[in-house]
Amino acid sequence: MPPQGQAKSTWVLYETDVINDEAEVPVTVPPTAERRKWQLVWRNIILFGFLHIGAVYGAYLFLFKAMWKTCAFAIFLYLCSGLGITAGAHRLWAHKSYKVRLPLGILLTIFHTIAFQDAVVDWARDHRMHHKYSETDADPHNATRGSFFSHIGWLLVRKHPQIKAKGHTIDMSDLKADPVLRFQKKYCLTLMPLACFVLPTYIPMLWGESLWNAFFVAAIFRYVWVLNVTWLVNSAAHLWGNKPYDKHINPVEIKPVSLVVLGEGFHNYHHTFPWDYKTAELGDCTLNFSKIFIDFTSKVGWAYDLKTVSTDVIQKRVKRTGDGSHALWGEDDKD
Ligand code: ST9
Ligand code: ZN
Ligand code: ZN
Repeated sequence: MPPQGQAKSTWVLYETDVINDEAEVPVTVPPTAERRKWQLVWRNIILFGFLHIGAVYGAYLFLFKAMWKTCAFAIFLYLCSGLGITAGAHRLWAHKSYKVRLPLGILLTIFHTIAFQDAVVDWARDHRMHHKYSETDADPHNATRGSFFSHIGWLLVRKHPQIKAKGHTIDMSDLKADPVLRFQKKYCLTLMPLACFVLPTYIPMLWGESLWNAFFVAAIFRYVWVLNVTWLVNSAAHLWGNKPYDKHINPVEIKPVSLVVLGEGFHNYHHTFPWDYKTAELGDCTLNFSKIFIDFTSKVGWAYDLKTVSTDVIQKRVKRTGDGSHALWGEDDKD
């Protein structure tokens, strides 16, 4: 019986329960999403509401009114701030999947500041919790609470007490010791509005764009776009797709998402092998812009110690826990 007060419809697996690879039917455990009232944070609801209305208008200006240079600049900022999240906050700082020299550390911090997704140390702490306590109440965007919650809802309500209670089990000393990240955290409330809104509005006016178009296209629309594609990894990539590497977990491979999230849509792979800097097996060039960026910075000597997973380990894992959708199964059939 599920403990009292817990949702009966959501059944997920704890990692420790997936011990018998031969088992046809996975072992089920009580649901991990406690049914609880959402404690709404109206400040965020109103802010995100206005931002999204502004972004729809910004999308219209992007498509029909703004100068092409302004549109190109918005796309450039999307790619830079996106890399600040993918190559920076996610692969470098949250997972330590590669190392960087100081210039790249500073560049990625600037890119991350443009993205305005809170300080790197807070972003990485929540993300380390997401991996360690995946799909439980201690996961900040626990996908078993529904797609809306895991997409944006988690930023509109007070955090579950388990998040704060279990937060102390996450070692953040590595990032707290980084002087660049300490600087970002200390001044983030000034730096982020400046990098995300003020400069992106000012710069297009240098080539004659109106303040209005610059603000709604390069600042608001671009910001809300990057937020939403980031959140897709928490929502869609925990819901719809194949599980070639581990069928016992919720994260999936979702290629269309990968294109817009610069290579982060191979989420079943990523949750199975979180230390791989590629966050994907094949590193498909068109779908993994972040890998291309890290490979390039590695060639010029700014990134090093790139961690990955051997083909042998991947293949064994595919055979042991995959759902059968991996190309490897087809190859076996040919033999
Ligand atoms: C944003 C982040 O959007 C998005 C992250 C997405 C991650 C996706 C990952 C997917 C993989 C990567 C794919 C990337 C793809 C990118 C593609 C790009 C092209 N442990 O927070 P408070 C403490 S941000 C330990 O106020 P409330 C905390 O330190 C958007 N402790 O909780 C504090 O203590 P103290 C912009 C923790 O009141 C106390 O608890 N930002 C932890 O419940 C209270 O903390 C926003 O909109 C922890 N994990 O409020 C801000 N967590 O007081 C949104 C907290 O001593 N956030 N603590 O300092 C908020 O307004 C609030 O946090 C809240 C909760 C309302 C959500
Ligand atoms: Zn995930
Ligand atoms: Zn991750």
